[in-house]
Amino acid sequence: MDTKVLSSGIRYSNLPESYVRPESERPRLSEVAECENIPVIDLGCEDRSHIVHQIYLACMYYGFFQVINHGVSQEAVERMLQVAQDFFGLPVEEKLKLYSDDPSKTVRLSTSFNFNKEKVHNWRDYLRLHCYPLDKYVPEWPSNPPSFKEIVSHYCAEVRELGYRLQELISESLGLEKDYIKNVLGEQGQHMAVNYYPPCPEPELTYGLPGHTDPNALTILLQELQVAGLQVLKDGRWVAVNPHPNAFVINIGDQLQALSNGRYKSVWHRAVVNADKARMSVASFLCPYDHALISPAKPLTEDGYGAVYRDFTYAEYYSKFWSRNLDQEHCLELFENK
Ligand SMILES: O=C(O)CCC(=O)C(=O)O
Repeated sequence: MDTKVLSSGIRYSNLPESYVRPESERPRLSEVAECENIPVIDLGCEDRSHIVHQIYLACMYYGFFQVINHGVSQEAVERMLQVAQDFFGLPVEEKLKLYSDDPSKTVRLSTSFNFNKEKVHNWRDYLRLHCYPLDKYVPEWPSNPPSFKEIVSHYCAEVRELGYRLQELISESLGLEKDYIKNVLGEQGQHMAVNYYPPCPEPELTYGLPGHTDPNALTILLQELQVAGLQVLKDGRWVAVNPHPNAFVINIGDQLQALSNGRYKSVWHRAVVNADKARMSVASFLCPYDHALISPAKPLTEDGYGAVYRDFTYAEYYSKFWSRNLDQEHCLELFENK
């Protein structure tokens, strides 16, 4: 391939060899179920205990759900998607100024997942940004498109509020104090992955992102309405999470699985690609403070089985996560008490 990124304007007629998964690892798209009953939780509902109960059911039985009436303005969402599209539409030379394979960089355009570590690549480009505190990171962000910084910082602030609200509801759904999760996670980091999946000549042979869990605490995913691609592992089967109008997809990350002592699962999910249309998604990740000590909540360990996971700091976890390939074992398994 001639350029480092896929979003170069070149339309491939065959999938390059380095993207082809071995037969046993392919997505088997015809076997994917359409899930009709993925929880959609209305955060505008006036009965808080009803919302908390719905969150409890969704986290226990799915590990993910969608939210509507979430408080993030429609305008912020639409502008975010538009500026993301404008960014990936820039000339490749302009985008390549931000290219890096180094996961420790706080702003970078990259491709696949961990390009230098993985055996087979993924049909994705992504722009990864650190987003909190905004005044620290925004100056490093792309200044092309010119409105990028203003639009994305506005979006990040609104999404962060939603994340806090969800963490309170999730704490309550575990029978913990409303502020429990926020207190444990400390001054939370916020990262964003703007994902761009170009049309793929042979979608049956590869992934946009293979199955993985998220290493952070909570993920708030915006998917564009027109093109589906997100799939979640439910009861051993991959199911499609088709975009719901005005909704965000929320998934529990590895840190909340640990903190809940394994009651709530950080769900395996993946993105598949399609032959006709490019797809975009914007994932916002709330991450514990680097030195936050992650430990199963005491009240959740008093059932005779004790703590499923040993204590660790988020910094320790994060460096383990990025030292691996994406689709290996669940990274949290490496932190289980044996
Ligand atoms: O594009 C998607 O639907 C999934 C994105 C995702 O899982 C990620 O960015 O970690």
